[in-house]
Amino acid sequence: MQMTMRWFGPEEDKIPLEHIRQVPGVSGVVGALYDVAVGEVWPKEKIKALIEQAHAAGLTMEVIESVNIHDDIKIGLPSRDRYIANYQQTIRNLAEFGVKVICYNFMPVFDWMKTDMNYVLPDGSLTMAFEKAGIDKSLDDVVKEVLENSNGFALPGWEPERLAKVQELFAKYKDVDDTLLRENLAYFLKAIIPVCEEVGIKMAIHPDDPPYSIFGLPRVVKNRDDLDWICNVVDSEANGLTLCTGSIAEDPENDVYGILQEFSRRKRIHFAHVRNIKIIKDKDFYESAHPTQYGSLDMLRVIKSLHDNGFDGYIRPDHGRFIWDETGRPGYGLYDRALGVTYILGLWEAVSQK
Ligand SMILES: [Mn+2]
Repeated sequence: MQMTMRWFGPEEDKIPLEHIRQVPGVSGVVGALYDVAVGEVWPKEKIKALIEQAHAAGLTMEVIESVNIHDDIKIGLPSRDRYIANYQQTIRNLAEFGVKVICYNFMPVFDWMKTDMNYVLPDGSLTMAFEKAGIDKSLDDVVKEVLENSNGFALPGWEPERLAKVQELFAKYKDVDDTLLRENLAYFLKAIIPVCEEVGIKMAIHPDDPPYSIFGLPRVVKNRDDLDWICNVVDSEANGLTLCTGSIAEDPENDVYGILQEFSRRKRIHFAHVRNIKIIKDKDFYESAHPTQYGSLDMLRVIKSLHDNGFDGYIRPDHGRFIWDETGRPGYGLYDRALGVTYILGLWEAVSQK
């Protein structure tokens, strides 16, 4: 197991690598290029510069989150072949600089959805929340509210220029149902997994967040059966998962521990996002502090499910609240994520005792 934290790069992240390095037990950062348009090839010189910064701070960068998938691939337009060829080249370029895992998602339009970016908890800390009532309004209003509440930071997967045309984007997806989206994912995986095998990279798909349809959009990474289908459609260890405990648990029907156990055993979890959520009612929830007592997940059982079934991939605390007057990109406070790292490593040490 290798403990990592996400880092948004020198332009996009106000948290310096030097501070991340001081979090005990963190050996690497998870990064990405944010100045290459979705669908274009990531140039070698930019990859090199990014990864060298991590190395200069004494950290590795072996996981990329994310290389986003162009909408034309998800919709299945004829232009997808060009974008898939670009993706193949990006995989080759990343492998050259020591990247081992690429996290990605296959969600139409939105990479994730929360309805409150500054939800106040009883202890005065701020977190992100999702309440169904918050999306029972016009699409434009929902998008506007999320973008306005980002505290001035770019939100991963919420590029304002792309979402300015959200209605157009929705129109393009109008004939894409779950069956077609799944076919398009299979088409993509069949084209890229052989390249991954050749260069030693593992793909790790992130579950849908939330793991059910919103605004009528199709969803294909929602539950155990979807994950099983993905692993089987191209049966290769290079075709794997980012197991995000928070996203999976957002549907109370999902058996998070069973999923962690099964796919650890099958050697398909290459990257684990560990966070706790508190279900408020039905499917409404907020992202709680990491320890079990604050949320709806048994975090000892989460870590045990990974550890006892042979998980040896990368792990990161997914999100953190804002505490101690910290401000910044919602979900990515340094202090609370650092507390999460320490807690996860404490659990890991405990379950590792013979
Ligand atoms: Mn996640």
